[in-house]
Amino acid sequence: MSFSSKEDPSTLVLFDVDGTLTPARLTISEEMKQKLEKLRSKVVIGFVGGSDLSKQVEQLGPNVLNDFDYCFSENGLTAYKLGKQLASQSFINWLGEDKYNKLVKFILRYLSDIDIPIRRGTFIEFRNGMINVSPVGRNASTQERNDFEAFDKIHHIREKLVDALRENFKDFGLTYSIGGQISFDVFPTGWDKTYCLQHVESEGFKNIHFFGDKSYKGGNDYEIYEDPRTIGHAVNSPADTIKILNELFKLN
Ligand code: M1P
Repeated sequence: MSFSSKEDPSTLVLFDVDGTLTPARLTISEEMKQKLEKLRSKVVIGFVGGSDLSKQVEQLGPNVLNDFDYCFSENGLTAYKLGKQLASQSFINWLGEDKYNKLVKFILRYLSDIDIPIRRGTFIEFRNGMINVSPVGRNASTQERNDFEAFDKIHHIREKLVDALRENFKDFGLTYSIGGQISFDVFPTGWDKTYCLQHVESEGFKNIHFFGDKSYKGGNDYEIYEDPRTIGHAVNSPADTIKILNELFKLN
């Protein structure tokens, strides 16, 4: 599998999804799709998101595995190159059922004790490379998401739960990352977005660009943005991503 048809096969451009390629949890625009198509003829492109693949399919389109050279879901714990799946590890194998049970019992107990205005379904989503914890529940509608996000800015529900988990599970080797509106991700320390870089190591790319909107300390793009293997671009919206792509890769 090679990238020799590209103008510059030695450059890889990786994108975060929410807030970088699409508005948070919403779908990709026609303008962004066309921009990426143009970019893909020049360089190798991929995305790296915290969400699982099914959500990225909803956001980036049903053909996502063919539209990007690399698709990295769950920070690269689920990985595809040119539509073919690459080998990956799993959260549950790494942590073990016993510790996982303790963690889940603690979270569910904690969530049942706090006061929040509404609750919907799916408070813990079990994924291949992580779990995702949402006090309001992943079944919240777009309006309910926005409402929870505003409520959380005042009451710090997620931050407090993360503090409690850090305190109670010190020896579990876990990292907690608040990357979206209503939830946070829990994964083994080191399994942040830099995890995906091991899948491209053998390709010997000369330049690896990364675009992300949560590149500040504590954001879920921080580690890969700061990583010496990447050239980081902090953006504040999909429109900003397009602007920088136009300048860097002369796409106009
Ligand atoms: O990609 C950022 C985050 O997007 C979602 O977060 P939320 O539902 O809270 O907006 C989740 O898929 C999360 O795992 C991911 O990190």
